[in-house]
Amino acid sequence: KYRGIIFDLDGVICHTDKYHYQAWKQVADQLGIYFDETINNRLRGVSRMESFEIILERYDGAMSEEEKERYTAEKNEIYKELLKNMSPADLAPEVKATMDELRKRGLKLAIGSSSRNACFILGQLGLDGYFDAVSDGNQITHSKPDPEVFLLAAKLIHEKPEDCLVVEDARAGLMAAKAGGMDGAGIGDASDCELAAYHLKSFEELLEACNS
Ligand code: G16
Ligand code: MG
Repeated sequence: KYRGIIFDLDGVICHTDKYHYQAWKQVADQLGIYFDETINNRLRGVSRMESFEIILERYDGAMSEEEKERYTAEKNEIYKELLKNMSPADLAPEVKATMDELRKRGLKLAIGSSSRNACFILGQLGLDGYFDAVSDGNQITHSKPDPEVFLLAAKLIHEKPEDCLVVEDARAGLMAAKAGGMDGAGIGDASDCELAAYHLKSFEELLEACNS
């Protein structure tokens, strides 16, 4: 049924939210802004600057664009240091085994991530060069729910959007898939999302979704 699978990275292939949380927490504390894990959940799949705007909802006062740039850059430095803790051990065996099986069936595999650190994370996981294409936050101007990152991924694997399935853990990502004319499979936080064509309870269930 599908010819290509486009995977979101954070929350699907690996779990970086604790590192995002720790890094944003340090910045929020410096600014005296209240920030907790519930607010952190709202940052899933959202770009770096849009994430900061959500955090700033609890900030009394104005902040110049220049300052916003400085704080988001600082967050990224802290985050990148934390990412050094990631290793191939953070890639769940069933995730790798499922992707290997999909590839064996002739499907093309791509990444469609909002993150500008996607290649670094893939390297840490030992997935350098594994995917047929990587479309990430460095190559796009509109982040999810805009379909740009997924349309680029489809283009890079030379498949039509309607022949691709997007795997996402964020509602914004499933909205992006739909806007791009692609089916979506929701996993984790987005597994119950009504926008998803498949509601995955585990990563392996993708194999059935691709059979149906
Ligand atoms: C990921 C995360 C988001 C993060 C975004 C940008 O998106 O889920 O929380 O804000 O990347 O990350 P960075 O600051 O590394 O550019 P995705 O699409 O991979 O889930
Ligand atoms: Mg995600």
